[in-house]
Amino acid sequence: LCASRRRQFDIWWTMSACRSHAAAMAEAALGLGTNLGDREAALAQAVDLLAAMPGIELASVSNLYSSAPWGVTDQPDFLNLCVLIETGLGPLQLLHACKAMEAELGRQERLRWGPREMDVDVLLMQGVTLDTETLAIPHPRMAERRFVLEPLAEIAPDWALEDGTVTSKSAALKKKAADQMCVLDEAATRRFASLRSA
Ligand code: X6L
Ligand code: MG
Ligand code: MG
Repeated sequence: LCASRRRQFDIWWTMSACRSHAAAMAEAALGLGTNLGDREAALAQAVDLLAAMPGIELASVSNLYSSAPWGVTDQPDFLNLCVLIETGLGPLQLLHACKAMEAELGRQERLRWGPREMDVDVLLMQGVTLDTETLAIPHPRMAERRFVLEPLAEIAPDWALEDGTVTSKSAALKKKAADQMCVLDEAATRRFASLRSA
């Protein structure tokens, strides 16, 4: 099987696996980021892919934020956004859907925290707290990351974080992350909108 056929299969598998469960819909927040290739086109494609998945409904999409690389700083700047979805998928199924999207968008295996074509992280899921080797929800380090908090506060201002503060009022968290560059990129956001489903 060639790589793209294999990726198609992964996505198909994820989709059919979710159709067989009539789970209740839960709200979830995802964080997307990319710093290689055509970043706007990749984000537009990722959001379109997400919207096309059975078991996932798009609720809202944030603006695009330009952010300095955090963690490993010697790499290109990122474009980040957050998405709210309604989903009947379980946490692991949602994780698999995210991984399938990363593969579909050409993500290559590289150094941990290094540059990437697309990163899709599960941040929050209504009613879900879990901490395993494979997946932790809420995302354990999201509160230290301005490139997560800024777009998330746009689309989920009232969602309470673990310490009880809501995303839009996480002043202490933003202060901790204040040294990180993360600014609304209006031009990229406009181009992104025109790229979606184009
Ligand atoms: C000490 C050690 C301090 C490690 C921070 C921070 C590690 C963030 C990983 C860290 C540390 C991360 C993105 C990014 C990454 C992104 C921007 C990560 C994972 N992903 N920077 N860095 N946007 N701006 O999506 O977040 S690598
Ligand atoms: Mg990430
Ligand atoms: Mg990730």
